[in-house]
Amino acid sequence: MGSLLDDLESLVDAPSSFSAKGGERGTIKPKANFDAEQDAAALKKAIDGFGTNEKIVIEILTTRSSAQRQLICKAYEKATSRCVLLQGAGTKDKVLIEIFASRSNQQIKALSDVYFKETKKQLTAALEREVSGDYSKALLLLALGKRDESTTVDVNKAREDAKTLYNAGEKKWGTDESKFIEILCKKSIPHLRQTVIEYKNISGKTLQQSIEGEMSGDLENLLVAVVKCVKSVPGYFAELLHESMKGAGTDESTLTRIMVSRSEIDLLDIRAEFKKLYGHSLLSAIKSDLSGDQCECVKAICGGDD
Ligand SMILES: [Ca+2]
Repeated sequence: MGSLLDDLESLVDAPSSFSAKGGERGTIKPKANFDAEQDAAALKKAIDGFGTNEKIVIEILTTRSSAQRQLICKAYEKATSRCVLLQGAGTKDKVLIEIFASRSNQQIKALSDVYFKETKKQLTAALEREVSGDYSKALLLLALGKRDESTTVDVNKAREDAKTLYNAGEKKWGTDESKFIEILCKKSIPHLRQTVIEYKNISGKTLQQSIEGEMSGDLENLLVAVVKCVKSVPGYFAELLHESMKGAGTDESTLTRIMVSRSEIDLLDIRAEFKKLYGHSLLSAIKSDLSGDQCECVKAICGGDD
């Protein structure tokens, strides 16, 4: 990871997606004069015609908001008894970590509501059956969506928590994981930003480095993701996008999931962080990594060059 995200001094005033309102920093906005049935009919025509007209499909699916796409999907299903968007479910830990480390309380609440509406099951109860150990404790705390939301920072309290983390990890033979979980999964984002700065002063190492040294497996991955999101949610996603495309091949499900899920939230900020971290634009990375219709679709969601 580049040194930019380790520039802790700039943290406190940097924008945080945890407080971004929907639509403000996205590339996709809801379409005005939206008509779900009209779009569904156009899609049906494009798909059923002699060879699929990808251009129309891409144009429609990348210029409507997620809520509008759901409505198109319903209208399309009604008209054709087929579904146009396939929901990649799966409870892979990579996805769980990405979601619960990066979402605000409000976003987690919305997610839980949708989950309950569709499955008639509580999200936390379903998670409890999927995961175990300290990792499970941390994930369930995050999935409750009860992170402290106060915006004021008490520097002394942040220093106290930094000291607690230092004593529970670097200073201790073994590790007291529960202290890390309690602080990182419950305290407010502004408080944790200050704690990250205080931690470096006390320990000499960054908090991320200490977690990487003290823990392993999914717990390590989850808490490192939380620390990255505390510093910068757009930076965290820029890094994941970079990883999904680097080397031979592409992690298409990660790439698509992030592009679609952030397109109405903070994709403009993610693009800016990507350029800062890697020296080239997200669009140029997409162009050199993907091809064909998939490339056109992801490029359209990206929304422009930087
Ligand atoms: Ca230790």
